[in-house]
Amino acid sequence: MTPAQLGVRAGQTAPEWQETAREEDKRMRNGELNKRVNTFDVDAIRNDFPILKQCVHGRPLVYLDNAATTQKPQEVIDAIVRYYTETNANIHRGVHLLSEKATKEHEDARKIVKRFLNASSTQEIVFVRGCTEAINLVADSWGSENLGPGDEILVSNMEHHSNIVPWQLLCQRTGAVLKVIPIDDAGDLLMDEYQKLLGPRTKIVSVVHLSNALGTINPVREITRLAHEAGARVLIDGAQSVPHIPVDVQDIGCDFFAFSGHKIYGPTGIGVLYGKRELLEAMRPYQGGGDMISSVTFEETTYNALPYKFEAGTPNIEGAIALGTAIEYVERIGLEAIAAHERDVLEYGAQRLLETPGVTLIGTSRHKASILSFVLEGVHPHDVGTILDQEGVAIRTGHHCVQPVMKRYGIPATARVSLACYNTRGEIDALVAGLKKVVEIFS
Ligand code: 7TS
Repeated sequence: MTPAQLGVRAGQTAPEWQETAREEDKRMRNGELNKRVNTFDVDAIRNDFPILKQCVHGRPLVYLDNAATTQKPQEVIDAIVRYYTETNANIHRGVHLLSEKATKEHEDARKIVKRFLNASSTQEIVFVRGCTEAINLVADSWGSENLGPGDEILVSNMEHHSNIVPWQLLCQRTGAVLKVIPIDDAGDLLMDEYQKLLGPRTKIVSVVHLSNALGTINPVREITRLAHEAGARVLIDGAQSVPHIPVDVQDIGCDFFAFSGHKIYGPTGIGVLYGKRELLEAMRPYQGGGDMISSVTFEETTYNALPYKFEAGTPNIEGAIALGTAIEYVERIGLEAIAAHERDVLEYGAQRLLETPGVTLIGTSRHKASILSFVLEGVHPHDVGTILDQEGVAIRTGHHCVQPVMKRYGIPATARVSLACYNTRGEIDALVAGLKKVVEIFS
């Protein structure tokens, strides 16, 4: 099957998800969904991000690679500087003022994350290095104790490698089996197939909330409900969802939820694992070291209370604090207002891309956000990315760490535009102007 058969091609009518988006936008404008959309001021938001003011290759930077990492607002940068200027000390151990201050700021950040995800307790919020580490933690600590030969792990065809490889490693250790939920041509999960795959041997379902390659938003509530009916646990990879759509872990009902700080305007090297308390309580520690213990003798060690049992060693203190600042920044703008703005830019972007001869969109689910993956006939995506870079436009090209998705569509790679709250229709125009140059060069 060629990509042209699977995606939406230049000159074709708008995909159905655009219709859905238009309907929702209308409701938003009518004030039914969210009144704050009218107050969204993208120029003011752009002003918060100093990096966006620069030129690359003599052109104003058009940063459209936000699924890889987002840029940081000044207040997040300031939080890191302030921490090292005024607070720096190790946490949970000093009796001196700075240590107490650092501990309080670190634990305050945990409260912000708890509120943001609507977890029921800060004990359910474990700070980790990022989404990848969170998934590895669950696969290792929970998986090693709860899976045996012949047990099954379900992932989907659209998972990032970080939600595939930790489970494969677990399968190698335990004899468990990895099964894959297929997707249709638009990039939606085949829910019937999912239900058929669920069975008494299914121990955990681990799926992405918002696909980094296709933009599909998966029905995680329904996925969780069905998994629980089958007696399986659920992990949701929220790396791409938290910056774009409101998340309520209690409403979803999932057992674990993972995300990275750097994709939601926070620093790199910090992320979050949410886990239901009773599950985290029953799990063995992931790593041993300082801070995760209650007492140590050479004969026996007892572990610290949650969440510290999973936070061995000196953590990324300033990272957690600045992540708290980033989340407060997002909350202040409002995730629904961000979603409405990004939907407008996404819809405009899809329309403009399809005006470019030779473009095929990959990922056309009705329920999608923030991602426009495409191929351009006769041009390798890397060439698209390299020429666009000369025009100041930063996109990602390649397999986006989702090689099974590329295989599903029979393509080696895509060019991917991924949006954030600061992107504009004008930047889409710059992208499309750059693409015209690509077409000229290759025609
Ligand atoms: N899950 C998804 C859905 C992702 O998109 C990514 C990173 C990860 C997990 C891993 O996150 P990390 O912060 O632990 O590395 N995705 C991408 C991307 O799309 N381009 O670069 C990284």
